[in-house]
Amino acid sequence: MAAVDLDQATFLTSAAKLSQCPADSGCEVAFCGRSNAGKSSAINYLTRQRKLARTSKTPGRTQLINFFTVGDGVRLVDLPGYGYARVPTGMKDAWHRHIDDYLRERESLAGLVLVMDIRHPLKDFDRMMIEWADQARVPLHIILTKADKLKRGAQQSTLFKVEKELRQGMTVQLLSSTHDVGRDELSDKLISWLATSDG
Ligand SMILES: Nc1nc2c(ncn2[C@@H]2O[C@H](COP(=O)(O)OP(=O)(O)OP(=O)(O)O)[C@@H](O)[C@H]2O)c(=O)[nH]1
Ligand SMILES: [Mg+2]
Repeated sequence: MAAVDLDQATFLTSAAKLSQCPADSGCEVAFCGRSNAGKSSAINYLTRQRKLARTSKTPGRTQLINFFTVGDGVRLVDLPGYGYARVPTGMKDAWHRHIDDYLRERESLAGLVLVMDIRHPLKDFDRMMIEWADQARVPLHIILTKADKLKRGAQQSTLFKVEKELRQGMTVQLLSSTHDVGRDELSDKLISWLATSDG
């Protein structure tokens, strides 16, 4: 069983396409979601490191697949945001192809964290990912980020709405990196995935 220490996460490498990714051995958990949803912020919050993954107010900050080591042969992966409008179409297509290649080919993928801004849940991309993970039998956990932006009642109703869309084995939680909500729940999930895959 691989030892995982999220607090000791370090940057490993960036890849523009599948062939540049680190060796496909061990195990990793990837964060995906629409641009600006809060993927990089969630990784920083999870690892208690402010500047591990680069975050930005400008959507499309993460343009490469970024890998972080959290144990021997164990990685977190920050995927480029989906649907960044200001990128030229050709580049956008190439991007999506690389994410697609990654998701289809990556043997070491132990689970997928789907990141959604709680104010904009279940967009087309999100539904597509839920469908894909179900078909591909890849474990999926959804985080509803920026929970601090909604009042408690609205948080709960969005949580229920998303729960209703989940397929077997999928889970969802609230998260706020600015107001310290949901880190333990997320880290328990990741550790359970990473510890059960033989790395
Ligand atoms: N209030 C609040 N703002 C957040 C939270 N998480 C992220 N943000 C803000 O949302 C914006 C986008 O966050 P990022 O983490 O860069 O988003 P991303 O999904 O990595 O974006 P791309 O790399 O462009 O795909 C930044 O301005 C963050 O400060 C949160 O929990 N609460
Ligand atoms: Mg990012």
